[in-house]
Amino acid sequence: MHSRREFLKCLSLTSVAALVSPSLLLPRTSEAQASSTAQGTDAWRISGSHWGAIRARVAGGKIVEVKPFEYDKYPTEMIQGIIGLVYSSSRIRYPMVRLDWLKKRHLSDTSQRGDNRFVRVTWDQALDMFYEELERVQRDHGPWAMHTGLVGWRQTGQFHSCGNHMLRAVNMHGHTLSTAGDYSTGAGQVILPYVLGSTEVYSQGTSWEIILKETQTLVFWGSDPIKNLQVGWNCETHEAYAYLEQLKHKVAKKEIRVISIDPVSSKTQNYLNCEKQYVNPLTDVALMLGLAHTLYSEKLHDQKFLDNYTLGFEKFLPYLLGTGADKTPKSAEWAARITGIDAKRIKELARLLAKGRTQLIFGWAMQRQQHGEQPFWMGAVLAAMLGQIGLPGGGISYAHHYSSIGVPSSGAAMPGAFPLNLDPGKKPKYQSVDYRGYSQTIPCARAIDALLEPGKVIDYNGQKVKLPPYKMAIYCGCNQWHRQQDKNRMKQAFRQLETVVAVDFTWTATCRFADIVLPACTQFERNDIDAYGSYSGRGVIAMQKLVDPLFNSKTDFEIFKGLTRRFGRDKEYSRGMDEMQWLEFLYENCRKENSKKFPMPPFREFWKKGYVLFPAGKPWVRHADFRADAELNALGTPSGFIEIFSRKIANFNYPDCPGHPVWMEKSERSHGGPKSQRYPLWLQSAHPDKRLHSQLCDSEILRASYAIQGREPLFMSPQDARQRGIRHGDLVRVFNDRGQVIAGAHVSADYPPGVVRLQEGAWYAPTGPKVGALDTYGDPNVLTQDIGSSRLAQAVSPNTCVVQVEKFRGTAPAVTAFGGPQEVLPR
Ligand SMILES: Nc1nc2c(c(=O)[nH]1)N[C@H]1C(S)=C(S)[C@@H](COP(=O)(O)OP(=O)(O)OC[C@H]3O[C@@H](n4cnc5c(=O)[nH]c(N)nc54)[C@H](O)[C@@H]3O)O[C@H]1N2
Ligand SMILES: Nc1nc2c(c(=O)[nH]1)N[C@H]1C(S)=C(S)[C@@H](COP(=O)(O)OP(=O)(O)OC[C@H]3O[C@@H](n4cnc5c(=O)[nH]c(N)nc54)[C@H](O)[C@@H]3O)O[C@H]1N2
Ligand SMILES: [Mo]
Repeated sequence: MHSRREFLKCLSLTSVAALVSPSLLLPRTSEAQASSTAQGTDAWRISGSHWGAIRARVAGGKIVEVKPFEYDKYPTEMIQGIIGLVYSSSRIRYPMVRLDWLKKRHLSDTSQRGDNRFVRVTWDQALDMFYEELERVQRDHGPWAMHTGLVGWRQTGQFHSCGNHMLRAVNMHGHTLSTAGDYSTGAGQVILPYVLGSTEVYSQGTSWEIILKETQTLVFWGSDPIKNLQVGWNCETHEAYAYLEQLKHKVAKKEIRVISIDPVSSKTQNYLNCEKQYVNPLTDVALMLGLAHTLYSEKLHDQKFLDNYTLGFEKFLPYLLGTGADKTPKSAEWAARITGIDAKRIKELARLLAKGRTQLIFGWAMQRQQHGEQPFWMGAVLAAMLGQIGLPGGGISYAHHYSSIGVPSSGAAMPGAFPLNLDPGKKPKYQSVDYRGYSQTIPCARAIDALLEPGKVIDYNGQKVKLPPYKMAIYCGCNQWHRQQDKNRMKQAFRQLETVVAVDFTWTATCRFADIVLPACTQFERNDIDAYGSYSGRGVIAMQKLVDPLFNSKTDFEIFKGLTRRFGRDKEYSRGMDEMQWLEFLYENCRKENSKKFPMPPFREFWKKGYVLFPAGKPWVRHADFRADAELNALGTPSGFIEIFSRKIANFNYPDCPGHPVWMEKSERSHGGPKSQRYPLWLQSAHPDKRLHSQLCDSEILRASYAIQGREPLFMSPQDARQRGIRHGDLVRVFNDRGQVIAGAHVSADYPPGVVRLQEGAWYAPTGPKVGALDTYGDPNVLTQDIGSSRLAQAVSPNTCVVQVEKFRGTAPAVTAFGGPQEVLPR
């Protein structure tokens, strides 16, 4: 399976000021640049981040101003949250241990977990306890009991990439339970290799330049690039925005028709001023089937393409036409009843897609739902019927909203990362690989099931997985208590854990529900280097330390070196090199690889200047090679063709993922679907506009720009608000059978009736450790359900969720999310 990490490995081998201007989409003028560079350069340093490269001014040992790097013409407002992140009142100041755990260690009362009472300890005490737990678990249980949670959106920097530090140290000690898949594209990355031969989601896409030139109809299907391109996996360049700006002009001049199919008016729709096509939430597959049915009945489909490049259309056709078992033609009229779109409009849309050059661009929220495999599979079938896959400006893309995909790759090698594995020939201290019959790897989304249903055997992508009731979990560079669904279920599950370690720089809910909490420093308190542009590979950026680690925090490198010292492996861990030696090593390796095609200055020169830029890459068309010669450039599917019907999947015999794409009703759905009588509103938890998941939520200045009465906004339609006597700015209670949260009503005409949004990453803020406790800030994952997408991918399904909303009456409890723990004395 291609993880992001693996992708980046391949890449490296081949190839507090006021908020920024009101709109991030206004390009910075050269005037503004000239005046900002004139402010004196001596105390300015350069750094990189998920939110772009920055220059920061340090005065009196404090970061006092942050501005975008000159090369970034479309900076995000999020960089103005950086100062608030470093100096947040939620920073972890020193190592801390949960009160009852300190007294009774792994025999502690775990129902107290989350009560927020912690005792301050020294680094030596904390690392000793961490190490003693590693020993105990390997000795008394074995590798199945030690879980290192999937590393998430750790801050940028190739050397300090914190997950690698944690994994290398823990791997040196013993084997562990690991995870497969990720939270972003869990369903997509499992289904698409069967259909198109690669995950697609993390692949470079057709260049924007070509789309702008060739495409006549562009469909953003559940994709909001204007919002989501603000962040990137490596240091983000924001170059894609230049193309989106050109697209806006072309829309205005009617040179390209852009249609956005989305239940809400997204930021992209509003920016481009494009056509809005509302669809009932979670019903995209029905819409695609209605379109496909129209194409086929009106003979608008490309039979030649189907014959030459695909497999299994004839097996899908009876289902589409209703001549198969279910006797239901998937006509436009049929689709209209499910999708809430007129049959006439569906037919018009089908004809439009078949006319001229059409590029489909899919987002990922659509596959973060029950049966999330289906929209991506059916999307490929629809694109195959249109016959434009591999043509310039035609076909399908699954990722133009992500990390500037669509900006051509330079082809330069990027610096490698600190190794997460042991060096060749080395073995861990504990070598046992006895997993007692449990699986060594579980789908990441099933981590809570493993605790609540120990030993349960589940289906996963053609295999059987036996879930181990792991005893200890280590989280570093992820926020498990943000990303995972159904918090009340999690609370129950966490009681099964003997020991939880969290390494972070800020007191997230994951820290609150941990036993040992270790303070890392932020990326702005260490030196590092990073790729500039995750896919475009536009250069290498220096991340010059702005200030020393605050309070008692340390770099993850120092923390895990300290841990490995406890079993005599610290020299091997660090290879005897310090931070700057590692940076030079990683940089010089990259320079050597590039030397023939992309000459780079020596390390010292680079470090002083702060960056090196490479020439832009050449425009490129995805799947063009396959189209040119389907035999020579066969896809990675079993047949080498696009598989409309997959024999492999059919043979798995999964009722929730049969051999070709199908529409299936969801366990709950608004707009007349299951449970909508009681909970009539669809809750979508889209990615936040002014955060990266939970990151920056604790940055007070940014939070103040969107919070309502100090709570996370609940976006809702004027109609739904009026019906409930709710006004913009009121506090509301959002609830279903799984939980309840307080939020602040943000009433907006961008939302249609029946649809509400709480952005993911809102900090979990329960009134206490009790299961069912009210959340005082507005975390959507109190309300979402923790079910697998299907037996195939077992991916997360947060977007399959219905709720009810009412005006909050009475005195609202204070928000408990921020400001860290209650420090107590050991008694
Ligand atoms: N309801 C709902 N839930 C979702 C989603 C959704 O759409 N809806 N989306 C899902 C998706 S796509 C994703 S990717 C996940 C994201 O899930 P995560 O990647 O877990 O989310 P982050 O909030 O980015 O958590 C990163 C954590 O690492 C810490 N950290 C950052 N840098 C460092 C470092 O250098 N050292 C250390 N020690 N710690 C560091 C941060 O402070 C933060 O607490 O969420 C998923 N959850
Ligand atoms: N600002 C910002 N950008 C980010 C991130 C962030 O945290 N903040 N996170 C990054 C990460 S890790 C990821 S994985 C990506 C996530 O990328 P996505 O998963 O694509 O992003 P979302 O914002 O959840 O949803 C995109 C659009 O899908 C629509 N949508 C939701 N459900 C449906 C549906 O059933 N049908 C249709 N047609 N549309 C639907 C939403 O209304 C929204 O407009 O974003 C990345 N970019
Ligand atoms: Mo993600």
